[in-house]
Amino acid sequence: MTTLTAKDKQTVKAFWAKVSGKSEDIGAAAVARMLVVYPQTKTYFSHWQDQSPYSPAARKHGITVMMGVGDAVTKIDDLKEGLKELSELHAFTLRVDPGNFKILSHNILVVMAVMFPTDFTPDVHVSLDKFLAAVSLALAEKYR
Ligand code: HNI
Repeated sequence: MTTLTAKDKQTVKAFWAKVSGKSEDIGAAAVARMLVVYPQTKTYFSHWQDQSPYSPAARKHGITVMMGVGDAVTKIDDLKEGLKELSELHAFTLRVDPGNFKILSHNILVVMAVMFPTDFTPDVHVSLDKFLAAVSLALAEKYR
């Protein structure tokens, strides 16, 4: 996989500083899109009372995920170590198929592009894509 360069890291941090105030809305919209466009992802949320993509539970989950993303930004220099416990949770307890990380990452990118059309430059797109792929890889680490 492509490693994050110093410039990628700087680009991700700068973009995150701009958008993190809206991270709850980003997360809610990304999870909603994931559930609508990739309905197979709903299997992990059968414990929600309301299964709809715009339910309070879905929004809450979007907020949780983006807290994880924000935390990952602070651990960008060693994601494997930094996300170790979160990887264990997803692998052993939640048993989330790692293919779903790619799906959610894609939806996060789409929502960021829609919400921040000016700041979401091609450079930002590339660096964020690499960052989310690195986060996904770190989350999948404990599956092996
Ligand atoms: Ni994920 C819980 C972060 C992708 C299903 N997830 C969390 C928590 C964080 C988190 C943080 C809360 C941990 C805790 O309670 O200690 N998840 C992330 C991140 C990504 C991600 C950063 C990828 C970018 N999770 C996914 C995907 C799925 C997923 C793709 C399934 C489609 N996550 C879950 C489930 C839970 C969860 C299920 C438990 C939530 C609950 O309410 O039971």
